Amino acid sequence: MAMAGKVIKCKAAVMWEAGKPLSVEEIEVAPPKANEVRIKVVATGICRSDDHILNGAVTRAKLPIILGHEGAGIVESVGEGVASVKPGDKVILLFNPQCGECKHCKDPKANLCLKSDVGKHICLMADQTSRFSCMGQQIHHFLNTSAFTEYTVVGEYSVAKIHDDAPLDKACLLACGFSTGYGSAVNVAQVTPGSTCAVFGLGAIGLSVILGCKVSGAAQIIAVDVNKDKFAIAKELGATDCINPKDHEKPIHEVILQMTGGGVQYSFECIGNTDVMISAVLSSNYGSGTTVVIGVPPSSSTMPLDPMLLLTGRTLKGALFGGYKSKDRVPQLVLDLISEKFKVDGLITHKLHIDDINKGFDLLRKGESIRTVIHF
Ligand code: CND
Ligand code: ZN
Ligand code: ZN
Repeated sequence: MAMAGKVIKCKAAVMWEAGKPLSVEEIEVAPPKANEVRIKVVATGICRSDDHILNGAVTRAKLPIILGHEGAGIVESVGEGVASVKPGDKVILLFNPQCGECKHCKDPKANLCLKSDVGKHICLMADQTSRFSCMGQQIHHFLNTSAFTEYTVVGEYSVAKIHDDAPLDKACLLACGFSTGYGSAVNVAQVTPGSTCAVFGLGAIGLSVILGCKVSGAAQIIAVDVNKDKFAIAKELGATDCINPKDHEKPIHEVILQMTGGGVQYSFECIGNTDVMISAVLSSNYGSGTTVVIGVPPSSSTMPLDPMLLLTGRTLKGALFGGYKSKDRVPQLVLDLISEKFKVDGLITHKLHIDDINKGFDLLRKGESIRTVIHF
């Protein structure tokens, strides 16, 4: 490849400061070192987790940084020792990596690889340096991925080769939103046929939870959102009931307990609001309910939960990336997308050029978009 081994100059959206719009700049992207892969990003979704950093609710990332963790693209070049991908391969970025060697990768029940940057926020490559610079300044990496740039560099454990027929503008949603939601229903909660479910928050993640509950054969899927504009798509994807907490005087968990004669078997928090996490537990069945926390709360949040709720048989759990071991499972999910076992089309409401990325964040904040997919 023409640029292999050389620095590439390209466009990227840089976050210099919280609470300010991203700045589209020309950056330099260094070649991949050993066990690293340089990728031309083709499409990347805007997830609420990117906005949590940009709007300052989550303060853990190091600045300046290139956000974006829902990317798909094509390998440009690879560093020494890389065996699982080659230049020209279509790939998906894995914000939740799978190195295959750490204690968690070897545990069939765990999916949080120790190479993950979630909770550590080192925001650098494995050798503690960055491959990005802008105007002479080092720019940090986000969640081992950084997708809001035409070219990115990731560790081999943070990229999965996918089928050549994959449509990258849709497959990028499998890098976070779809897989996180769907896997939370199918793997983490293991929703059973005929069961009752409640899904709090109807963004791409909550809507993908609905798809997972439906494919698992749930009989009742109650969708909860404060934005009624989300209800049409929720119903289309499989919700049986849609409720808005603003329409009820009593707390929403009481409404759900009444609707279900004592609570749902599975509830999912897909917002990142600790009060709603408690509502989700309170909405679950006495004796057997399971609640899955998916939303990322603001930094330093805690949650007062009456332990009697757990003593009386409820389970509270949480997971990243829908519990999937990413490098193993993403290529299979892409095959299911190609064969139309599921569709993500309904989740993509907008497509924008990287120059207009701030408009994508505005749409998300106003509740007018589900996923905006950025192209370059
Ligand atoms: P998005 O913001 O699109 O959806 C959230 C929805 O919740 C919106 O429709 C809101 O209207 C709704 N909402 C907000 N407040 C309330 C409330 N009090 N009651 C009911 N509904 C409400 O977000 P998204 O789908 O992109 O992401 C959802 C969360 O998941 C978010 O916190 C994100 O950071 C997190 C996440 C988790 C993971 C993971 O691996 N666990 C990966 N990526 C993102
Ligand atoms: Zn690992
Ligand atoms: Zn995400």
